[in-house]
Amino acid sequence: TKNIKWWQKAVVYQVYPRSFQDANGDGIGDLQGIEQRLDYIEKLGADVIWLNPVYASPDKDNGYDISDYEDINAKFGTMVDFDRLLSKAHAKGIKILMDLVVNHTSDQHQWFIESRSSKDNDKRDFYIWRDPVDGHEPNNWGSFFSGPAWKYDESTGQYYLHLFVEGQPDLNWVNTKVRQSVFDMMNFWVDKGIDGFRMDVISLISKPDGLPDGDVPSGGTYGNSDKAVANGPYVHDYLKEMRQKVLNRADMMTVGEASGVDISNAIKYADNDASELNMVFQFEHMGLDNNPNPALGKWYDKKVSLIDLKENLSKWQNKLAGKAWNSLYWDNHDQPRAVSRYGNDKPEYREVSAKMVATLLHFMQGTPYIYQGEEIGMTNAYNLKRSDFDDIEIKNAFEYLVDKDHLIDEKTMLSYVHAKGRDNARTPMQWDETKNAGYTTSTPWLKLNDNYQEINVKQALSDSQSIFYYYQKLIQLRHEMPVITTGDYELLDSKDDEVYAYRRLGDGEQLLIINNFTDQKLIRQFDVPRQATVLISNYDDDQGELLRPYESKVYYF
Ligand code: ISL
Ligand code: CA
Repeated sequence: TKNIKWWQKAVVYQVYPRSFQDANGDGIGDLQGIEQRLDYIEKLGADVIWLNPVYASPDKDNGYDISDYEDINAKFGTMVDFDRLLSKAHAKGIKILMDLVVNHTSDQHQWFIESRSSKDNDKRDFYIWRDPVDGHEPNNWGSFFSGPAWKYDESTGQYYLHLFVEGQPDLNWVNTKVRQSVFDMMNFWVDKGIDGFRMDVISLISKPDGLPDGDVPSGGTYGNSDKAVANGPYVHDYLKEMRQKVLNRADMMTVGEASGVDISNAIKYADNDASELNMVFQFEHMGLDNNPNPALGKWYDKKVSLIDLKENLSKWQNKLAGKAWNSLYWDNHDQPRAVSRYGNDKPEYREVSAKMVATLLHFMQGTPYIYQGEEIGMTNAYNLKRSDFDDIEIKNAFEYLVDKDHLIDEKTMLSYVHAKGRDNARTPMQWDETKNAGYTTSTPWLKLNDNYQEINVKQALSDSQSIFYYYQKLIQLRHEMPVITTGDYELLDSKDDEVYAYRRLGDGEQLLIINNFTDQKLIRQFDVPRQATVLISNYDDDQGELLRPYESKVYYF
């Protein structure tokens, strides 16, 4: 077999610390809680844990607003807890990927406190300050989370840029001192022995020269800053520099979260030539079920078309092959639950469709990411009401789109939030059927999904047919069968809007992956040689050309 890197064969398990396990009973998940649950992650078989940010933070955007990169958020514990978690994970052969959030800091970071203190402070140029233009914002960019991307600072009479919320001022990467400070900080973590970085919105760090206005979607108020900023002029120079000064110091895994990246950009970020990153999280498939009204962006509740999904995923499979490496994901802390979005979370179909959705992804080429709770088929949280939500993106969406701009009524917005809101993924992990699902002994920071008595880890572990054991097998197969990592991808029947089937072709061997995306019985014929065996399936027998609701099966021959 070809020269396979460890991170190409690895499966990542994403832990959202706030919602995983509360060890000290304050209602917030923490590092000691993760340590207590390492055996569980080991049992699943994941190779790597991606930890969402655990750094000191005022938590305006749940840790994505960092006030000290070299300290741990007291809610989660201490640096001693972190060091112990790292060494316990390593003792089990599990690696740890840290979230790196360096497009912006918190407005409480020392750099920003100094920067905003006066126009001639030597940190002024660490951030992006501009004079007002005709008494208002320097350009028309909107924040990713609604409202303008600029905040006026009374004391110095200038605006600062925040692509996300006000408490997240953007760093000025043109400044070599900013870059060196970031690289020094990264080296602090590399020296601790962490195994890599997941780089938050790394495609946004280089702003276009002159900060030109963005296109305003029809019916919208602000210019699209994502389009205006993504893949800016120097981003690849910065990443090459980072590779030299930090990433090459160890055999690390790096994944760039790359909003606004298409195939040709992705090949630059994740080029096999090892000049920048190992892989990116691309967003094209996440946007296929956006609202047809661009002013409403992701807020919508219709399911994706299977034809579009096939076309898109297949394009990424084929175009990156041999050139760059894919990340494979259905969900994360910013996305709704995979079974609710792509499968069917009604009780009668939840388990079978969760396994189907998993199969479809885990036989593709790339590194799969499993978001906590996905492996037990956790669903969207339909029981949360407007007053229950914590997420700033959801709150701002209600405030701007409903209350201020009247683009949509509150009831429709709530149904969109139930379909797409980030809090669907952030409700606490469901460990067992006891009060608060074994997650905490006190009041959880975010309401639990009210289905935890049926859907929980304890139940999953006691049922040999559970989604959990299905994921365990998927991971094991990836470890054992190089064809899953290296085989060529070939889509079958691109026009079939009910079944997603594809092949993986190795040297003298192949996999045929068949997935019924509907709740109907269907008849489909495939070329399956007599010697073929069923490698994995979510039904316990094979009925040939008859595909039962959400049936998924993989032939090997
Ligand atoms: O969350 C999104 C859609 O709901 C994305 O557009 C998201 O804003 C984008 O993927 C960037 O996400 C990352 O950076 C944000 C943070 O809020 C997210 O949690 C993080 O994953 C700002 O740091
Ligand atoms: Ca706690």
